[in-house]
Amino acid sequence: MLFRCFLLAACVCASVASAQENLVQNGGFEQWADAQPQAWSCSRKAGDGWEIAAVKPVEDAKEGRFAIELPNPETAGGLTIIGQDISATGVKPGGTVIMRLWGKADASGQLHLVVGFDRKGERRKVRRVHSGSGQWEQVEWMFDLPENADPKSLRVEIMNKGGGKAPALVDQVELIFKELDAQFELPENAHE
Ligand SMILES: [Ca+2]
Repeated sequence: MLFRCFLLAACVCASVASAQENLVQNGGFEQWADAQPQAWSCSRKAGDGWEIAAVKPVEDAKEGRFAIELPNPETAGGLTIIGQDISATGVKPGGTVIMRLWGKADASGQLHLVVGFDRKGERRKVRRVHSGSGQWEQVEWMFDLPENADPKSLRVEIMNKGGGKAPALVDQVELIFKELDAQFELPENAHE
């Protein structure tokens, strides 16, 4: 059993080392301009409208110097959301996506990671939620992008739906297409 565990760990390490580039820009939230993280759009739902969210860099980071702090929504049913359209260059319909981030949230249902894409004119979304442990956790899974998915339609969204005492923190967001020969075992995707 020990030997088997070792083999599995070795496979995971090998596949990570050979993984392709991260298609998320500024996924570590190290670059900021005008109080906003570069490459991300940040908004918050307030009543029926949307405003620019007061996100900020914090030094409680998982990697590098900064993580991003997503403030809790001020009203019930509110939402703080950051999103990024993924450039079609590098997107491989029919391929397997590895999606992951590091997150910190202290309520279950507070911090959500969503990947959306168009298929046959319909929007499909896959989602994972931080456990709310109050600790840094890696939220990670993989799913197959259908062959008929529109390569220009891939978008990553991260949202704080509230319920926590502290704001949610996020760092090191990655979207990678798995190498064909890599062995990488992760929980299967669950569609919304
Ligand atoms: Ca960082």
